[in-house]
Amino acid sequence: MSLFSRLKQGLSRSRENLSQLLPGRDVVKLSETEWADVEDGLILADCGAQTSLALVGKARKAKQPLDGLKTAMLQMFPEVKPLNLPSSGPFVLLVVGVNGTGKTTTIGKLATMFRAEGKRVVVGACDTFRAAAIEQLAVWVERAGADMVRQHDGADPAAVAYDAVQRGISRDYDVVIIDTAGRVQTDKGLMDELGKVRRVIGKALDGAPHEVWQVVDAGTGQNAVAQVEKFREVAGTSGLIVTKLDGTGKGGIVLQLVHRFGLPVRYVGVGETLADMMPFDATDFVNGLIPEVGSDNPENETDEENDNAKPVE
Ligand SMILES: Nc1nc2c(ncn2[C@@H]2O[C@H](COP(=O)(O)OP(=O)(O)O)[C@@H](O)[C@H]2O)c(=O)[nH]1
Ligand SMILES: [Mg+2]
Repeated sequence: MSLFSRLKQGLSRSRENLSQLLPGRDVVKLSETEWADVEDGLILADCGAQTSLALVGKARKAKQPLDGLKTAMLQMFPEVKPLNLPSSGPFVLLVVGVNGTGKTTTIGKLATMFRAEGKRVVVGACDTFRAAAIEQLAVWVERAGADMVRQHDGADPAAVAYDAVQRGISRDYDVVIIDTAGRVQTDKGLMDELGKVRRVIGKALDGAPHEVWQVVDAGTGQNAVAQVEKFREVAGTSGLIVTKLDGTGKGGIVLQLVHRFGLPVRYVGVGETLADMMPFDATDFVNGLIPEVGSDNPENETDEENDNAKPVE
């Protein structure tokens, strides 16, 4: 199955629900009650009350409701800025997020992608709480053909991060990726420690980390908003990676996060293997979430032209 099909399948529940509420292309007006139902449908798809209201408010002004909603969704995504790449030295990427969201898996996927571009990659194993976490990362890193900087479990994560960036500089790596321990955003001690990891990276290399990508599990629902709020404050989240969009997540959380925080979504995870990640494409996403304009049966479309969205095998 193509990555795009996985995304589309993951979003199918929300799409089916919304297709019950949205009219075909021939309908140019909805009643108040119908708009209220659309708004509820968006809330059920995890868009949240504020974002759903904003979307419906915009869509109502359009000439055609379905089209209007799609356009309103597309316009919610911020312009994707190019990566904040360094003028010299390695690109340092800090990966943060709550436990179990998919950070370590995503780092394996990112390392694979950078390697496929011919870049040399070193990963810092800063989730030092459990030996198993370091081993899990080691497996992904080896499969990706990248290198790893590690210390014993229980080591100071900031010290490992410092070492990894130093190694990146001294051995001329193109990319340094820092894995961090999962933490709950309400645990002050752990959040402070994450702040320290970030500061120490900046001491090892001026201007680093160049990007801080927060991994969010699409299945988390509303809690994702609180997660991004807190991590942005402590770790300076600069972009999002939304994982498990192949799963039971309802997808609308992506719109809500983008609307609330104006952060770019860089990649989406659609499975558990190293190949199961794709660059985020707002149009593909919106088409996955609401029925194709003018299409009676959205399930019958071919998505072959989208197979080239696959980054790596
Ligand atoms: N279905 C699916 N599972 C994923 C995805 N990303 C990660 N996972 C799974 O989520 C679980 C937690 O992942 P892990 O990388 O250990 O999370 P971490 O605690 O944030 O480092 C693992 O079972 C992964 O296989 C994804 O995009 N889709
Ligand atoms: Mg991990």
